[in-house]
Amino acid sequence: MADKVVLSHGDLDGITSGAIALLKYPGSEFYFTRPSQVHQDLFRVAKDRPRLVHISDIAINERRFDDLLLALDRFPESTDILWTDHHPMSKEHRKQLERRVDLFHESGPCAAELVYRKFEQDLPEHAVRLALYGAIGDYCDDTPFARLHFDDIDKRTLYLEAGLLVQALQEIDYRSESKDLVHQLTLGIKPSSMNDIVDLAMKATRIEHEVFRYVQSNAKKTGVVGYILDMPVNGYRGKSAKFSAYVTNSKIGISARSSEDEVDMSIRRRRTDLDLNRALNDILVSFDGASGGGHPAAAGASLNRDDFPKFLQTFSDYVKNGD
Ligand SMILES: [Mn+2]
Repeated sequence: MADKVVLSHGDLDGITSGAIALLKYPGSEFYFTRPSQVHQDLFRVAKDRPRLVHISDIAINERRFDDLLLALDRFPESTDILWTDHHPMSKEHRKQLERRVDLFHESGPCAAELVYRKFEQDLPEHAVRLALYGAIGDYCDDTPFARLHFDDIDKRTLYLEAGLLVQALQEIDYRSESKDLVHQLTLGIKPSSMNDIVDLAMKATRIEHEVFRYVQSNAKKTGVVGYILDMPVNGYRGKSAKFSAYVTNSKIGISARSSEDEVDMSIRRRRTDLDLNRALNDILVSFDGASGGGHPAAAGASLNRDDFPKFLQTFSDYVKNGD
């Protein structure tokens, strides 16, 4: 039974922000979570009555917000709950969260940068590299913090190290193997010294080039939305969404995967400042049972499979009308 618990997301920013939290709170139990399930994980964690809970890089899921507040109420008064995040958050959600948690929220920087800045005084020197890997992983590498520190260390080397992690994560089952990765990163081991990570990164890069060729021959287009549906490879969703926009010369790119009754999408933009998170909030209200959101430049959604063609058309019209 752990008296300190760190929860974070499974992507590179999640892994690095979680690793930095572990450096601040050594001996913590580490778990992966995600916006749609964080309330369940917190219910479970609350049973152990930990002294401290640290959550990073987890967006607020609108549909689960009440469940989340209930889960937070399960903790004894004595539990310190810290939440650091950079996903868009409404004023109302912020206000309600702040009643119970120590919230550190900014949009712009990645979560790893925020966790680093929060605990900077208590961290070993190598932690700054983790913050920069997170920044590169989330395309949040143009902040004053990131620019300052890129100037301290050779940034080309940092991009190589972060790139190895970004690529390897495409091929890692985040529940098991990434947990080891989090612990190796806290020890200050560089990705280039992790043989398994280097091998996986090379494999993933070769697969990515194949994915590009596949998208090039199979992507379709509805208005200003390019998309690829049901690629014969798992993962590579953000990347194939980007490729879909490029190869169809579109402003929006979608990589979609369908199951029996749902379609799940990663969405990216190209050569436009359109806020994808806001666009989805506007569009999805007219689709029953749909959910989605994310960042201005990277988002996701899921909806009924039968609604997919209508969604593509609605999205395209929305983008055109915004111009
Ligand atoms: Mn993030």
